[in-house]
Amino acid sequence: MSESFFGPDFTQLQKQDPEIAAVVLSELDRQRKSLQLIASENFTSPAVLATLGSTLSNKYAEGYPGRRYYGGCEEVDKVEVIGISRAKELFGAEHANLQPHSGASANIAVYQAFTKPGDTVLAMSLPHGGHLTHGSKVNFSGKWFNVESYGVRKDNELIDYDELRDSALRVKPKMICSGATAYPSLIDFKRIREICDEVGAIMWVDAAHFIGLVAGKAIPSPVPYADVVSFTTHKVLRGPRGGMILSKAEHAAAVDKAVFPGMQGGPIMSAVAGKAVALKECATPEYQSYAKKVIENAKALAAALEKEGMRAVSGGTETHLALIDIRSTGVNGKVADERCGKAGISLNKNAIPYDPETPAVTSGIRVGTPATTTQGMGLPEMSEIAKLIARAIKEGDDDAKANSIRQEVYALTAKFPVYPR
Ligand code: DSN
Repeated sequence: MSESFFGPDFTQLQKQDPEIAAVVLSELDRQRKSLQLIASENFTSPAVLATLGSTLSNKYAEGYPGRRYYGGCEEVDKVEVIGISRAKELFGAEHANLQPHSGASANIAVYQAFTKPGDTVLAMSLPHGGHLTHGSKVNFSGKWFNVESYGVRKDNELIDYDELRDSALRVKPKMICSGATAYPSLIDFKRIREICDEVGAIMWVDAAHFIGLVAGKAIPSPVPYADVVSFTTHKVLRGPRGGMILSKAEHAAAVDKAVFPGMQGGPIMSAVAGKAVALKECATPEYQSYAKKVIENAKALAAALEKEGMRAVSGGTETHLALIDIRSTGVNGKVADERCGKAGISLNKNAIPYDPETPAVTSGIRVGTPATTTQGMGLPEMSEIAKLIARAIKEGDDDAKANSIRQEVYALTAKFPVYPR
């Protein structure tokens, strides 16, 4: 993206605050030149970026379309009405709320809509791939709720639905959460619905990671089964940073009340507009083809990393991410993350199931393909990337070698320009 991409307003920023303008440009340079393999990141479209930098940002709009607490909301009302309608259509949902500022905010609203502090919730444990808001002791969820955890089996690293059912029968949760940040396999939502029905629990799906694949019809949807589905809008979905909630009509009032006034004040209307724009993009055949390619690329990347002697947790992936056990390299996740960073490869260290290392060190890395697929990379590039990762992990302590890998990364990314000039 050249300066001209940002339009006259960016020239204004450069004149007024060259220090911040320089960082905006150098971050753009970083995104263009290095490899973005963080599974939760993507390159949103210029159209979405345009909404985020628009005057919609100036407007306070506490409340909902047609029932706001401030005047002058007639224009932003249009944006939210369009966005809600697009979300319901795209996901076949009975109700949609586009206001949560983030995924964690959306999850706070879900707890508030369906539970009271002290209630029991059953969710996937963080060390097995869950999320902070699924009951971590350092998060509001673990402090204010009695969150019982389920994990994956040691032998196949997959969710054991019989064990999940046993736990549900034992702890009688008010709500069961499925969804994770580092689980490469598909989740059996029909089975989870059956368990929820058996124990009388609300079925909550935190679909942040894979909702974009659902939007692109590349994997089955949790929406027909779940009472409520929360997610972020900036991962595979490729929208602006933010959150969203879908629910059955019977829960619409509880969800809306939990978001506002329960959890937030004014929505960020520029972000709501960006979500609406992204939802329109998701409804196109191009996006559906993209979602399928994201999975093909992730499968290829996991297989190529296995060829390099590392192990894909649960044997591979069915989604946009792979969790890689790198113990065979003799390097831990923290060091691998640092070495890849030096070589221009952005990924994250990640605990593997039953990890003997601490969460700050870990035995694994998580890699995802949403961003590289947006760039247009395909199967040949995935095998090249796997080789670069393997070399960075094994040789990246040597600065000269790290630098040489970095030059190869630059050459690769130059062939797939992000925000072309
Ligand atoms: N930080 C997100 C991720 O990387 O998975 C989850 O919140």
